[in-house]
Amino acid sequence: MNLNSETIKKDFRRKLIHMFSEDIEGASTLHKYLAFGSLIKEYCAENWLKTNKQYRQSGKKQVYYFSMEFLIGKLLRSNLLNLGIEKECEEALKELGISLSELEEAEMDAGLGNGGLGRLAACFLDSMASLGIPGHGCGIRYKYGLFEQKIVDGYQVEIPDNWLREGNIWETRKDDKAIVVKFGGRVTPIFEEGKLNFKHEDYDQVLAVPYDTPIIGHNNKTVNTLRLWSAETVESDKELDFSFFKHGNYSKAVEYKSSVESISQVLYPDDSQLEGKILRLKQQYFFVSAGIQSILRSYMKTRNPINDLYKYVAIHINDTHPSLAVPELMRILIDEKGLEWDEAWNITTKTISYTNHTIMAEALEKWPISILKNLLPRIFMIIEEINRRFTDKLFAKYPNNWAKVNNMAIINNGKIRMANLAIVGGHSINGVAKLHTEILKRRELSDFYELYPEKFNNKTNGITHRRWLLQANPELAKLITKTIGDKWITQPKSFIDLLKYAKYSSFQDKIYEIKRDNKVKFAEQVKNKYGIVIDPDSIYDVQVKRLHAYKRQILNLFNIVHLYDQLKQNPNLDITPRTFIFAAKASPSYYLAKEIIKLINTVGNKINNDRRINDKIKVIFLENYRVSLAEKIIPCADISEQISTASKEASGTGNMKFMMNGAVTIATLDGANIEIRDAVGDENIVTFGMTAKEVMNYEKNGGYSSRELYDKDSRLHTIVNQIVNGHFGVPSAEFKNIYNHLIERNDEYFIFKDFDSYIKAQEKIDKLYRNKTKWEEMCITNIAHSGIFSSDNTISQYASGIWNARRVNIK
Ligand code: 26Q
Repeated sequence: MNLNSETIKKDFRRKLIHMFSEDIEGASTLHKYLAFGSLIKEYCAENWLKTNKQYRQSGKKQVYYFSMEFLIGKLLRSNLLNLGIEKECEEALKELGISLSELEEAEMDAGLGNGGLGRLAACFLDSMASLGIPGHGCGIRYKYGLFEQKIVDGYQVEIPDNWLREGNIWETRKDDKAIVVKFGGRVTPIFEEGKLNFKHEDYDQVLAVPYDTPIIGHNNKTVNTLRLWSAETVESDKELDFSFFKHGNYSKAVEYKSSVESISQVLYPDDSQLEGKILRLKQQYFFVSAGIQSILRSYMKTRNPINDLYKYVAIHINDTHPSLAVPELMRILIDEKGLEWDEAWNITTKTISYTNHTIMAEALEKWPISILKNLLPRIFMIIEEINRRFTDKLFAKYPNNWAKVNNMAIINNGKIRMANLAIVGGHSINGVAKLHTEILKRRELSDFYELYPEKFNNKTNGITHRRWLLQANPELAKLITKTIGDKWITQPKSFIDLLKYAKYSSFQDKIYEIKRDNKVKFAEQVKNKYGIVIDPDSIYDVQVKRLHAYKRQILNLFNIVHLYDQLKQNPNLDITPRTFIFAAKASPSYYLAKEIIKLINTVGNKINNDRRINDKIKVIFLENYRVSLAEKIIPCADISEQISTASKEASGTGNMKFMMNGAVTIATLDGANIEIRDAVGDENIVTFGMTAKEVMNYEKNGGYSSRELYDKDSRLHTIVNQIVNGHFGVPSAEFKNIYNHLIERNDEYFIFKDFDSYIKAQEKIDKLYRNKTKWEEMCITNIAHSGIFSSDNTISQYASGIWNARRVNIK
């Protein structure tokens, strides 16, 4: 974009007056942010329009990424970067006595996701736009995102995330594009003109109103769209509403309105016990139906034949949450477009593709028939018919093999299995890392792999290097550009050119200085917020991610408690000082996870206040982990903790963000950690623990006893006892879930089993860190190899291998 600071200043003043009747001197930071952000949206408006027009004219395939979650974070800085006007804006604001970072602080995170899956969707949007691929997001405009976390007396307390409180300057409401979604009612088959049709009556209507957010590509004029749907009462029901009101039944009117609006009220936290909540099913159908209806509405305007839909439209579903896309597309093609079943099925399967993000069978989504049938009677009929035809085929192929048919059927045991529906109803299923895909093929979904080998493929996850390096670590970005030029911004694989400099001491010194400066700044923020002093010359050892038993925050904590014991015995123990940094939200009903948060805080409190250990270790728990906090902490990390039980973490994406910022990973051979190891080599990562094979072998054949290890290993014995005997100054009952999990329930995630090798791995890191030259070489090598984990790379593979979508250059 061609803008100078004079124009920006003038435009900004105009915006402030127009929106708030204020001048720069009188406006609050919030108002300045709102006005400035609105100006930036204005700057991209023309290209947004252009992009849409040229997409229509090009007749190229459009990709729609359906996801219950988009964990976007903030947009101000990334929009400036992608528009290529960051410098000009910073300068203009500076001349007005305003700092851009002050305005950034006023923006609320769009926290419309739980963790990895939602953040992946956001990274993919950035990469699709930056590669010029016509790819758009489709999801729900939750009024409340993932809860805000406060830590009170060491406990997690949840507060509603009212992120729209001050308004959202990035979105545009499109009333004229609203869609009606139908729930409940009765379906009756009728014969009309020799054809069987289905009449849907007495249903409830919900109005889906789209809010569009521009997704700006990096310096390429492309502006794609994230369309999020909000649930409202339809106009005719408003009259109904009003008639309740008129007749004095005010509460009934309010009740009706809020029951409709509840559909897009709140994001469900990723629950350990996957309860089938009707409201969640409503959310799923609500956005899937609105999304597909609106796609078809614009497709019909192209005048291309309906049978060619799959040539112009790809619908990708992010996990099974949107898998009702399969029967919904069938419904529209059959009931509304009048197609025969086989034609509709051919189109549907060629249009839809699906990504699986989880291995654990118990986490696969299932919906009770009774719930689905009542809420979506026509959709249920279609699922039944899909299942009938599919199982007929299976019986023909595997006569009398009941076990196999049972395992693969879409409807089984009173439940509808959404993964089976997505696999049967789409043309592609992919895992998110090599190991994950292998486990799906050989174990979890082996029967499907045997039936449809051609549908299975791997697409290792990626992250947008623009947000996670260019934006989050500007000094490192500058150094890289100075060293190898700026082509890495559009061709992230060229990070590899840094390898030449890995052994240069002057380059190593610069890398060291940048990290140290980041650490100093962070230490100041920690001191201000938590009153805890941390040493920027200590190793920052960071584990930030959702709290889950399988991610094994407890294993990390066991190393800390063990180290602390050693330090108490010998305060002069020769170790490099360390700061252990945690951040994690636990699902509100996940009691074990919440207890682990309390334990981290309890242990931290004791250690941080123990004078005897000479400040050699500190433990910090950062409140309210979210995208914007991740952007602050990741550039400071020396160590990246990726220590899940092998086979449990489908991919992980935090692991990639850390390596890209020059942290060394301590890792199990799980998810994408394996691919990180393969890229950097064994000398540049520290691995430990059981392999996935060993873990799965124990799970299958038994033979593991945590109690045995507890009895045998005095270190484990001491640590466990200290946790439950009040050693850390908290009543012993406090951590009984943790104790039961580890001892009574046989340590499901093999913490005791991997403990010894984890301790050794940590000791190895301590030694490695002392050799500055070697250490910096490791950090640089990690950065140099991180390009393959850019989501640009991942998206290119989706585009060519799954979607068959091509770029459109916007002129
Ligand atoms: C399901 C039912 C009811 C309520 C919530 C949910 C729910 C919500 C979110 C279930 C799962 C999720 C999110 C899963 C997730 O984030 N998975 C992660 O996906 C990443 C991207 O592929 C991987 O890197 C991680 O390994 C994987 O854990």
